[in-house]
Amino acid sequence: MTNHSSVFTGQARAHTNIALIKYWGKKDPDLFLPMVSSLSLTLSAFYTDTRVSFSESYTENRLLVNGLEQTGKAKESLDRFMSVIGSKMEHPLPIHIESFNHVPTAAGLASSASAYAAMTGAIAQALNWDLDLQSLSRIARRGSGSATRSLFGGFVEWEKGTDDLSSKAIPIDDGLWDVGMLALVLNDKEKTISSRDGMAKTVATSPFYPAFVSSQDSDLELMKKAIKERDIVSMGEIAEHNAMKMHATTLSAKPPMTYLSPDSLRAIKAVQDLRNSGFTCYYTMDAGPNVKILSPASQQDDLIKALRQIFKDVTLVKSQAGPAMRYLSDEEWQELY
Ligand code: 2P0
Repeated sequence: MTNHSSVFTGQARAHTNIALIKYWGKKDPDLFLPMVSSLSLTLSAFYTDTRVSFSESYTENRLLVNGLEQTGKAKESLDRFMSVIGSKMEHPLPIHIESFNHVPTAAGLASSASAYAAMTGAIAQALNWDLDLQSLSRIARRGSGSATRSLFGGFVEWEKGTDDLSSKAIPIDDGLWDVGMLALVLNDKEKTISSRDGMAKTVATSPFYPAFVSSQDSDLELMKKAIKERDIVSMGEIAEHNAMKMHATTLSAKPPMTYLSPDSLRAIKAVQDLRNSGFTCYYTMDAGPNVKILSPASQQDDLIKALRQIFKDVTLVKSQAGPAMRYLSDEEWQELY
């Protein structure tokens, strides 16, 4: 923490994550309690650096992302998050935030997960909160559900819990072995239906949603066993099944919707064909058209070569397991930005 005439500042870095067992749907939208537990891999290639400052001289909350002032939904989401933070401060103050997304060129994978995880870390540093990563994961959850998992590195479970205290992240495995995730970036345009709206509509209208929920615990247990055994084949089979169950709930919502594009389906077919030709590779997808491919890290370069034959112009970014949120010092920040 730095205190220059009542300005409190903090900085932190957090990496984004991709779920192998999906979070989709809220039981309590106010507390961000999810309907299901989920499990993800934190990624090495994508992260957000955030600096925050609190001051009595500020008149409102402000958020700059890559130098651009945020308004609209992003600002509303921040104001809502800051009312949660304010409730934990003796004298709530407005915040100014500067955030930089490190996403390889045009990857289009900037995510609220790394954003709120980094913001939570930076706030904790600014306010001198002596909290462990699990406690911080509960706070990040109030900004965005998937941010809960981005406090830890490697494979991370978000235990759904039953209340504010019990809904938190748990590290499962550091992921520092021969496993990785390739992002196939098909479209970096802003998506039409936000995850937040998409999941709410799904919960409210899809007759398939209860089936997704009821098979989640067994998918999660099987995934944890497969990770423990470093069995990428089983991990991949469970991840594909789980992701497509989630996407089936949006297709069966009223009115129906989907995040899959024609190119997403081509990519899924390509992954299946590559698997039939000997690669160990499995797909997953989130609330957008991009396809992420789980494989041994040692196969990623050959996979990129093979995928290049089919997708000439797409961006392919390889990741391995990324680290936990970490605080950045004033000096590091000055050097970086
Ligand atoms: C996940 N997704 O587990 C799932 C799978 C997208 C599909 O978490 O409303 O941005 O902020 O809690 O976290 C995206 O949803 O939604 C997400 P909010 P969030 O990664």
